[in-house]
Amino acid sequence: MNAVPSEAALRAWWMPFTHNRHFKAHPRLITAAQGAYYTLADGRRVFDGLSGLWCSPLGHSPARVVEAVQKQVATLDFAPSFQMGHTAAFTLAERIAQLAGRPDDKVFFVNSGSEAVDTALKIAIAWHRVRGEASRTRIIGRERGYHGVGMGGISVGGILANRKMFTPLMIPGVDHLPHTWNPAQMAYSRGQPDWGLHLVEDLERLVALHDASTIAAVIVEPMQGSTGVIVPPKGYLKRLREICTKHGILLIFDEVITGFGRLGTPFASDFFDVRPDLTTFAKAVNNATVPLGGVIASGDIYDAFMTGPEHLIEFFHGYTYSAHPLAVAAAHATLDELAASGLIARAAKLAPVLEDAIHSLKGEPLVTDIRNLGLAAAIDVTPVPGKPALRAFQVFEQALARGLMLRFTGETLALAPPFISTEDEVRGAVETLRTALRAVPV
Ligand code: PXG
Repeated sequence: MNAVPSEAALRAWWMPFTHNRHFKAHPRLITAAQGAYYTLADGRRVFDGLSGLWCSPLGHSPARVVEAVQKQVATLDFAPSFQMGHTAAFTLAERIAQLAGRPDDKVFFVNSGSEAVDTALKIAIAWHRVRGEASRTRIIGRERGYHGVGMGGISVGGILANRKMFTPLMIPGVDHLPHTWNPAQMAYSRGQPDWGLHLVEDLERLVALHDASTIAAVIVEPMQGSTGVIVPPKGYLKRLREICTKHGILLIFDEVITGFGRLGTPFASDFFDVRPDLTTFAKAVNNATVPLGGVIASGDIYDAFMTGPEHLIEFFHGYTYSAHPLAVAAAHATLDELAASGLIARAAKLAPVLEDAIHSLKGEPLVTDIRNLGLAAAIDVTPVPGKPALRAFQVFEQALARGLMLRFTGETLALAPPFISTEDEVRGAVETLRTALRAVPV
């Protein structure tokens, strides 16, 4: 393969979530990845400051995962999951439920975070219906939430740009809690902010407005990742759980980013000690080697569906590639590697290193806020007047030129290094970000 695509080839790919015209005029091409580093087409190695797109905590091409997938493709490349099954899918479901600390829970496999979210919403609404509460159809999301790009996900999500074009496609009856980021009250908080617990009481307002008998579920990211590491105020998620329980509303945690160790615990539900009814996951479950996602449902939810004639399907939902053997093999190997190398504990140990380093950027040019939780951090920068979202891109370009790939979105830059990173690599990434901030022409 040519390292650089032809003009025609560049035009042919309509790239996702990318400014296509600018990119194609100045392509940034990745040719290889190993460990915590990418190799770019010009031969430079750059540190993978976001673990892929929050999805490769083991670094790239870890030997155990490579070997498992290679072996799998040669023995069972595909197996249908409708009315047939393969053993590794069952044992993976068992392992994931155990890792979540809820061995009675059930796992439904899908191929992405977006599919996991739409699946969880369908389970929630169908569950109320099979129990005879068919009026519970509303879903409550949260402002600034990101739940993928499916019709359900954009409806419950709270990111304007992902929603405004698609109004007619939105699922009806959705409402939103307020987001919890308030720079006047919490700028430069380390970890969970002290301010903002009262915002969760808005759920009571929505219950008073719509009545609990119309509300099926609340879905939140325990830590909002995509929108720039928005950390829940102290006590917020516990109170959210209480209000949901009080009103018979299911609580869905979207753990597509936080699942499998990002906060230094297996799931964010462990970190916050809050038990959701449904959990979505994807990304790190198999280090993103092959697309895989899923929903963890409490045993009670599953049991409610297991009624009616036994020869009939209980839940009309699933995907051709649900529990794809390559994805499943990669997940087993990823869980093996996470355990064998103690990588979740390592993420926990790196978290304060990242916290100290990132907060040392306070006072640097352009920086207006800094947030962190677990092995994730973000900074906000002053916008270029009249050109929203340009400044963070400028910082990204300066960082990339200096050997660091991070994520820019809006006026935010995010860092979420692989769990295999060394302390020096974490500190080094932040130092590179510092020089990038200083290099942006103001
Ligand atoms: N839920 C959450 C919480 C996510 O973060 C999705 C659902 C959708 O997953 P899929 O696999 O359908 O993309 C996500 C995805 C970023 C970034 O840079 C974040 C995501 C995807 C791509 C980039 O913050 N999150």
